[in-house]
Amino acid sequence: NGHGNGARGALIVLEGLDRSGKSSQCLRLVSYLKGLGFPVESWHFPDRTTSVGNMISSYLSNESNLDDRTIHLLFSANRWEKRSLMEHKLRAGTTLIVDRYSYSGVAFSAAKGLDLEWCKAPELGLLAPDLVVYLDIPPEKAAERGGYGGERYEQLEFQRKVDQHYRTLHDPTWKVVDACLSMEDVEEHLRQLAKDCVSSCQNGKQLSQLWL
Ligand code: 2DT
Ligand code: MG
Repeated sequence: NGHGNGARGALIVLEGLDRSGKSSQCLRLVSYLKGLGFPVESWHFPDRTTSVGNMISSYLSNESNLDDRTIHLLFSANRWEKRSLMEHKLRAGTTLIVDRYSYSGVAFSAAKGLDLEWCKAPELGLLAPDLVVYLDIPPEKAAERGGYGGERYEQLEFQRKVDQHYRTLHDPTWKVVDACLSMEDVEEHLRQLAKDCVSSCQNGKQLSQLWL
């Protein structure tokens, strides 16, 4: 790999409601880790560049309508189509900072009333993150930040339901960061968490699969 020592990269996922600061923090974290000399890439799901991603994108922008289960499976397929590249990059030593993953998949679909276990099933066998950071923000606070676009799901009532489902998905391995802190404070927490995670992967932590 990039360092020539066989160390793998870390799979680091950021989750949270819309406007919790995920995208900004992902970019900041990527430049920080790059600055430290680690090979690192920023990823985002849904990846709208693939043909599945195109279908997802037109659904989100209300240009098309799809049955709730159908769109759920497309979001999952969008992760499956990136799985082998993801594994290849990680094994080659690249750390991936991923903005949304299976937890968004389950929380958003469950918020529509779909069964939680049904929502989790297609995620089984995807790569398990080495670190999940949840940027925690009350839905009302996130809405106050403004900047909701016109996309499907970007409404306070719906975000409240997503929030509840994220809470049922939380497990003790998640790191919860208060997203109401300043950008700099959130960034500092993330830097520490990410550095520890990258080290543990360099020190032999094995890649594993969902669902943990
Ligand atoms: P962005 O605004 O981050 O592009 O997300 N979503 C996302 C799902 O419903 N299921 C998923 O599996 C993923 C990854 C969250 C667009 C919207 O898509 C939702 C917000
Ligand atoms: Mg969005």
